[in-house]
Amino acid sequence: MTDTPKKVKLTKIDQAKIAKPGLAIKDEIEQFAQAGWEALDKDDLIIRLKFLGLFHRPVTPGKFMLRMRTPNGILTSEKMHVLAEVVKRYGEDGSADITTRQNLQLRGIRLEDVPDMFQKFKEVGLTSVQSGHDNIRNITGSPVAGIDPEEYFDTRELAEKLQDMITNGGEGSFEFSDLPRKFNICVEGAPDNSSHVEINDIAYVPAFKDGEFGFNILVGGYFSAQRIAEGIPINVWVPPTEEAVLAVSRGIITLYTRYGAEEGLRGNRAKARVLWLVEAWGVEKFRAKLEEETAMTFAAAAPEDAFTMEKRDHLGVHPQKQEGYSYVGLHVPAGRLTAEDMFEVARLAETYGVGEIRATVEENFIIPYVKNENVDTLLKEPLLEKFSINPSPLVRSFVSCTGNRYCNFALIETKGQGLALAKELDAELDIPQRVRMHWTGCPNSCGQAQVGDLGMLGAKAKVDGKIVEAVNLYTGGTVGKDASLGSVVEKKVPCGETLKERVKGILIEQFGATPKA
Ligand code: SRM
Ligand code: SF4
Repeated sequence: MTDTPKKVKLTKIDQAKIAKPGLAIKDEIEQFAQAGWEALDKDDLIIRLKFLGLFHRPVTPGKFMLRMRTPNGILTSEKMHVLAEVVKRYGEDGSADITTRQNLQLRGIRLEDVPDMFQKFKEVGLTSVQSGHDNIRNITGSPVAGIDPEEYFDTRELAEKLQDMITNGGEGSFEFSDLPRKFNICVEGAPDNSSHVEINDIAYVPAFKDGEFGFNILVGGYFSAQRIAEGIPINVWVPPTEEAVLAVSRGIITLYTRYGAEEGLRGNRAKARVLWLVEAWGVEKFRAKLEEETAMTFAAAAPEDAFTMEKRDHLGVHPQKQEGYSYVGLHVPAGRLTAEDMFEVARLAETYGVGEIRATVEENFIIPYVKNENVDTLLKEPLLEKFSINPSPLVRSFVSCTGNRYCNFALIETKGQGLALAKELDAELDIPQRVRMHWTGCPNSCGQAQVGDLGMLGAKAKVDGKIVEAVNLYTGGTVGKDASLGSVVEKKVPCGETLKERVKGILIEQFGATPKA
């Protein structure tokens, strides 16, 4: 195969990574902690600390957000305790969020505490390494993997092994941390497309070939301010083995890392996601290069994926595939947690389950392995008044990004006003079906406005000569077996009463809602 490499002028960020790789600061963290955040070199503060999962929040100077890694969304009560202790330490500044990649982020972190915190994480098998900047994000999968009567394949081990490969067992991997840009991977084993396969850079999609289970592979799904794209099928099917999934993932990431400069990706961060490499080469060449890189010969993709169900939200009580056990899905409003909430969830998981807690991409928790005879007592626990198993319709399916409380990209506040709108409309309308409302504070779309039945993407509008918070309003996103992205129906709708009236109209006209008597 002939290539015509044309090296590009690297972006400032790539130049900074060459001058000193992000992970190099692992050895300097004690020094940083002693010196204090204000003494840090700008590139260390803004770029390299994110390679350890630490995001300085300019909105709250001197305080950091810490993004963890929770492959397949799985946590133990022991880990939750350690995380809750961190949040508790920061009093009013401390909180945590469940993220749209079934992960946790902690807030209020001070640099001086980081070395001690990392030590405690290590003791319980937690890591935050490579969770930000040009790295591979949390590996997502079905939140009910291994306990779901409907699942095809339990993906938990694959997600763990992938994380171990990418992060060198949580210690940090230089091999996998020189990417041109961020990167998302999901491994899906359920028939309801629980991890939104179409919006991942690599998606392992359930598909049967001659009756045998395996994965079709999509590459290049992503959202950004400049472009929204669904993953492209690369005509590859692999068996669900560790060997195949690790080799293919390594192969794709290596091609992306190696050819980033030649294909111009490293010269323009707006065109640096792996999709641009697939498009530069075309699917056929990409597939051939992958075969060459992995020394594998791939089977052609199965003609169809095996998604057969609407996406479940897992809230409420559901029988597990293990006889006599149920899993219980708790609704966490806007995914936001206090230290107290975290201690309580850990206690409930220990008392009623087996000390396991799972996070979902809808920013909720699941407690698995509750003995059927103990379910009623669990449902009477005080935390379930706050984290309901059956919230009102709009509140139930509300998903939101961080918004302007902590994120300096945000054009609007999201979690607070989105949730308030959901509550108000639930009080005024009878809504006969699920309506998934996704709020995202800016065009980066971390809150995935395009997957919602209703999507609100932060904007600004001018009303009576004043600049006010507004949203670009999306409809038509579908999830599950026929997932497709929604599109914008109205731009710059001012937040508050105008937005409320607009959403109310849509709920009545398109979702069969009726005003309450
Ligand atoms: Fe995101 C950047 C929060 C999921 C696309 N995202 C950011 C930053 C780091 C910006 C910043 O430095 O402030 C946000 C941190 C705010 C904060 O303090 O929390 C941020 N993203 C989030 C989270 C926490 C939203 C949430 O409330 O759940 C999610 C964390 C997931 C995780 O656990 O790792 C989160 N971000 C996503 C997703 C959704 C997904 O993965 O399904 C997307 C769209 C999918 C994708 O990546 O293709 C997403 N985030 C972005 C982008 C646009 C990327 C691009 O190619 O341009 C940015 C901006 C960037 O990277 O330059 C961004
Ligand atoms: Fe911040 Fe924008 Fe992402 Fe929301 S969508 S967390 S505002 S970057």
